Amino acid sequence: MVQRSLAVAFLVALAWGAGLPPPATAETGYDLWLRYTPVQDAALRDAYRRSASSVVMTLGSPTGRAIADELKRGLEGMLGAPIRVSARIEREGAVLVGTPAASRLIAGFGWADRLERAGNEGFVIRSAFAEGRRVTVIASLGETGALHGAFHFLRLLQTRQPIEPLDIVERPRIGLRLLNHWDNLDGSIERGYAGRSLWDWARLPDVVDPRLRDYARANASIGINGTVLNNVNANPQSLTRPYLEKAAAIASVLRPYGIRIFLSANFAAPRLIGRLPTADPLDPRVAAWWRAKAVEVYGLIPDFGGFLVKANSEGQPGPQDYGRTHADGANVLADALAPHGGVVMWRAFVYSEKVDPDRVKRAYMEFVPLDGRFRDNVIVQVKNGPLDFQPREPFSPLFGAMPRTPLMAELQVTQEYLGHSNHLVYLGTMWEEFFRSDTYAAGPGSTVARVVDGTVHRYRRTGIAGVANTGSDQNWTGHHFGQANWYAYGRFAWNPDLAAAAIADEWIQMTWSHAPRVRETIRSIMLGSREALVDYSMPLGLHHLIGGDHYAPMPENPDPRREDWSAIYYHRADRNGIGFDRTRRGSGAVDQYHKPLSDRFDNLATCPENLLLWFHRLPWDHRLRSGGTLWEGLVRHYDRGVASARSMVSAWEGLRGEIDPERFEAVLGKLRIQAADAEAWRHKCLRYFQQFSGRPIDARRGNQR
Ligand code: BDP
Repeated sequence: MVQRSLAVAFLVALAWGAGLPPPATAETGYDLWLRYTPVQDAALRDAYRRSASSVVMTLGSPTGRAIADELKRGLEGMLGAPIRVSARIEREGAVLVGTPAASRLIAGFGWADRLERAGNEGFVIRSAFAEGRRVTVIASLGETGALHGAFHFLRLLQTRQPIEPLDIVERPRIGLRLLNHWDNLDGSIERGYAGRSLWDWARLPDVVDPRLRDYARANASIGINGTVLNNVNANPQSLTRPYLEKAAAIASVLRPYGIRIFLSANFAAPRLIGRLPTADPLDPRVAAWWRAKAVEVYGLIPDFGGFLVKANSEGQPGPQDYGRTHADGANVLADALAPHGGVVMWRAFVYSEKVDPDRVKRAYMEFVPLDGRFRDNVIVQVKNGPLDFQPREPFSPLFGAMPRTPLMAELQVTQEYLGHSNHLVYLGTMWEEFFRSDTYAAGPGSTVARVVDGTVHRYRRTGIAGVANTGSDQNWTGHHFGQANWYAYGRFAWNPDLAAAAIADEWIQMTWSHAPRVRETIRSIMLGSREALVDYSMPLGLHHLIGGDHYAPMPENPDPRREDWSAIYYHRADRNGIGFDRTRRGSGAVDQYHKPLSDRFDNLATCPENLLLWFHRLPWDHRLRSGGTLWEGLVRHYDRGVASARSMVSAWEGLRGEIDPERFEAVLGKLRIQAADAEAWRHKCLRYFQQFSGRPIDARRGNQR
């Protein structure tokens, strides 16, 4: 990739010299948002060359080399001139990178305050003078911070912003910023839609795919600092010695990029691979087994991050198998990891029907009573919504309900319920809605962002996880626009108060184009895409209208295995109306939220219309605040969703010739699938609900379609 992009950069530079337009190069999407395309504006390019003339690297470590490589690659690509990397300042306008520990020059600036504010993973970027020369300094207390700073600096150029003078201090708001891979040891990926797993377990540890370095670069560029390698439905084999050795080989590629590895642990491992008769967390043999396992893991992977556990959820083993609590279970692992500095991320995705008839209430009911009973190195990992990654859910009421237990948010980057890798759905707007939701846990302004970043409850540990959408597809994510969700996830993990629109715009410039019309068009496609999907699939608070594949509409789905895997359990449509009554007269789920939110959800007059049927069961002729009856509103939303999906196709077609043909055609093909799918959703759902409503689908035309 290095050679190719350099060759391209020089060809482009030659073409400029001859006054020719830059050649259209074939693009596969492999380079993600790290394409480093040439700066076309000559004045800007000259300004950049003056302030980024060369790289002075003061770190001799693998991370230092990674930073130098990236800066060289990025600057050469964008500026079309060779960039020298040296250990000393040799010319005006150098980019000086390092830590105060490694560089006397950096230590000498007297920036202790700023560096302290930035921390080990954050950075300071400042214009300064050193040895009588103008320099741009990228500094951090930690090498990883310097790496993040280098990527930030490159992003300024990638988004064509001024780089002189700079005075930037950035610190990540959340401590653990992880990807969760639901990758199986056989190479398949649960809910993965972009090919096979990136981890080639069969060839590891001897053969390590060079692609992993590009995976690490991409993640480091957005500040991701950890990755859970294997599926939460964990094969216990992943904790056996051969697999730990394979994991260690992956860890060594990711390490220079500031990314630690974690593993999903099967709670029954002491029994399944340890030959103990039990996995009871209170049995001393079990505790000893986990302690020994931790010693073994850290012997191979000294900076191992910890375990992620899905327990007593969807058939996975757990402490309740022995009459113990989630806290008992988490704590036995936490005690084993504590001496090594590891954490346990214990998932709250549980929904035993014994707990409550309403599935969305159960996690709260199981976990809130355990608040304060977890060890210091346990973080409870909670999905954004109380159900399961639906196109729209209210935030999980656990956020704001566990002041004494750090909670981390789990977002799903892979589009399990949102059109897989066929639909263009920018999730940034969905996550923004989530982060900005006010929990009222400590009064107004207690947003989810402030719960997750630890401010509201003063959590000592903070974290966030994104279920990855990556795979072995050449473009990593199946759909070229899936890359935007990977990117946006990382940016929000760094700062959950960022704006979805601003993140989209950064990504568009780095991935597609700087041309204002292209940027505008793509941005409006992206920003409307999530609402379009909600409209054509599950509008007005409807949810789970799917079957086994979680792709096609299946509102009639009566899952014989479990009522709460059915669609009919959630929409409850009949002649009298539709919706799940979660008010105080119904399941009472509203009261898992703090006041005044609980009242707002409970009251039909104040419940947000986009969550109406999540909280209320209503007659077909109920009058919507937005006008018309509920049935008419439903039809209107489905119609609007289909219209939006179609207009995405025509908007994209309008970009023909402005985007490289490979990616243009690939996206166009998928947008057409999406428009057809949207139509199918509308048709299927409205026909199905019409059996109950008995009302016309198109009143104007008076027919039934
Ligand atoms: C559901 C998925 C299932 C996962 C589960 C989980 O359908 O494949 O195993 O979540 O998060 O959304 O554990």
